[in-house]
Amino acid sequence: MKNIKKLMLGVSALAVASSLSITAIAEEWKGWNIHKPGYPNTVAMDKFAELLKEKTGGEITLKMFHSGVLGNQPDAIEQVRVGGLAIGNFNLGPIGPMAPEANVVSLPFIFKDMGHMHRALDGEAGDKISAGMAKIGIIALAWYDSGARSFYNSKKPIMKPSDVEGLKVRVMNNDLYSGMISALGGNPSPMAFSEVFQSLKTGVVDGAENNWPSYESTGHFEVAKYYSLSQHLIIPECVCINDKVYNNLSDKNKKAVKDAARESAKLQRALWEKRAISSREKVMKAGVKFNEIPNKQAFMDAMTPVHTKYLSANPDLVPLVNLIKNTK
Ligand code: BDP
Repeated sequence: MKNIKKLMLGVSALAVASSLSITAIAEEWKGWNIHKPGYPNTVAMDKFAELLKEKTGGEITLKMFHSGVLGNQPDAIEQVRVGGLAIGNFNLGPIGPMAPEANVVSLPFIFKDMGHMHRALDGEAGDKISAGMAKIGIIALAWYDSGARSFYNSKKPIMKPSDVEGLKVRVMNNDLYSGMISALGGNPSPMAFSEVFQSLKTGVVDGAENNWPSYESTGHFEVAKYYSLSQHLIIPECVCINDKVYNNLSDKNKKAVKDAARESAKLQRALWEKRAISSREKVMKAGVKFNEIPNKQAFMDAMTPVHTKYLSANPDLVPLVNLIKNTK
């Protein structure tokens, strides 16, 4: 009996000691980012790490892995879901197939412009999208910008929907994007970001679609010189954290993490604005053949079936789509 008591005391002393050491030892998180050094998201995620350390008094540190070195985006999202990685800067495009509420931002032309997207995300629609992501274990701490995506290819300027007919176009992994290309008569090719340059160069695909900074930073402009300003998708990005990692934090550290992410988002948005201009200038100087689209409505009309199909399969998302459309 005495021995058992001694043993129990020993065990509880050990438990106290180990819980003390848990609070004393700094947590080190791993973070994923697909972009290269110097890209607005990369600079902002590094700032996030710096602020995190500062605001938690060194209790939490974040080691960022840039340039997609920890794997492709769909895999990284899965890793943040299951806790293999704590943090990621994700585009909502590849999150959409796992979180239906987050997928509404991938409906072509749902946002009129960047301002509309900001107002929607900062309001009730953003809360609903975050709640949808929380259901799959991902907490959105802050939103980053990603501009508007337009088509580019190695063959010809795209002026009207039928110009996409027969073109092989790379898309991110999401059926909505494949549906979008099919609706224009093109052949969609879902593929990891890291493979696009080589695929454009060797003719595995004819084109892709992205914003100015990514078109430039990846060198895609060197191998696909026709950029046509369709601006068919305005997809926000998040600083996302695994829900258990976040929920296990003290209230003080939860606030620190959120504040750090939001401050980094302010920086990202400011850097984004500048980079969108400088990237555009850089590719133009390099001889990119740019065109505006005379009748954007024709593209909107051609892509309407993507909305119709998605909303008839997900009728419960109609109110969220209307909420976004009606955000002034
Ligand atoms: C960029 C996004 C990045 C995506 C990439 C893509 O910032 O998250 O992985 O597009 O097209 O604009 O895959």
